[in-house]
Amino acid sequence: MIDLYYWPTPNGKKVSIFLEETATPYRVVPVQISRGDQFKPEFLKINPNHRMPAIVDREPIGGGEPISIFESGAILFYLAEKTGKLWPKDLRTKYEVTQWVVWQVANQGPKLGEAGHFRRLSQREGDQSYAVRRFTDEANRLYGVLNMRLRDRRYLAGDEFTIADIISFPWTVNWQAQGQDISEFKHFKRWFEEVGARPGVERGLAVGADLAVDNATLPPEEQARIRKILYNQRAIPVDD
Ligand SMILES: N[C@@H](CCC(=O)N[C@@H](CS)C(=O)NCC(=O)O)C(=O)O
Repeated sequence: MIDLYYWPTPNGKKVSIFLEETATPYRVVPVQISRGDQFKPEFLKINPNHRMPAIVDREPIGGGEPISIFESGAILFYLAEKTGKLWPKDLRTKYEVTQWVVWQVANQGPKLGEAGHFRRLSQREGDQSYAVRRFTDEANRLYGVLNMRLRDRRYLAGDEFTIADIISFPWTVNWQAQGQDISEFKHFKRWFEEVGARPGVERGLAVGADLAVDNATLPPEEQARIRKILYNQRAIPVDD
């Protein structure tokens, strides 16, 4: 059984989609990031970077003590290795998949996240026009990278649906909030619609829908409290 430390955000949904697609048994342990659960000492033992998702596998490959893993890319590599699914083993395809998983965590996730962040912030925190332009353009570039890649192949690593597709999909669901128009990217759009219609993907995206809160509907003082937890984080002091 996999314990999935989770909140329903694009990074969390990468893992719930994998678990649903592969019918891997799991249970959700909510990490309410707007309440600061990611800073609890017991969670820091699982992820010192205080971010979800993370997993604990109580029946690891080869037996022994439970193993914990953080970072969505590492989690998908582990789960794919454990289940033998969605990460082909032949050398060339294996590294086609690997490079797109690393591309996602190093490029698409951070930049699309910042595009959404600065666009949401723009009315409230003064002039954000430089950051909005910078990250909206960068998001546009990255949709273009996916579009070009998908021009002559069904999925990111070729003919097979893999963890490269799973990890790259959830951040694209909010393309409008990132200031994009996906009709510009017809090869990407074809993939987006096909991947989004898979029953396992639909189930994975829906995990934790009952937990999600639309912050915009909360009273202003509650929104300010959440901003204090999530933005302008600085180093956690370490005891000598
Ligand atoms: N690179 C990490 C990113 C994880 C991440 O940024 N998670 C966010 C939610 S989407 C989080 O836990 N945020 C808590 C915070 O900002 O304090 C991954 O791919 O797992």
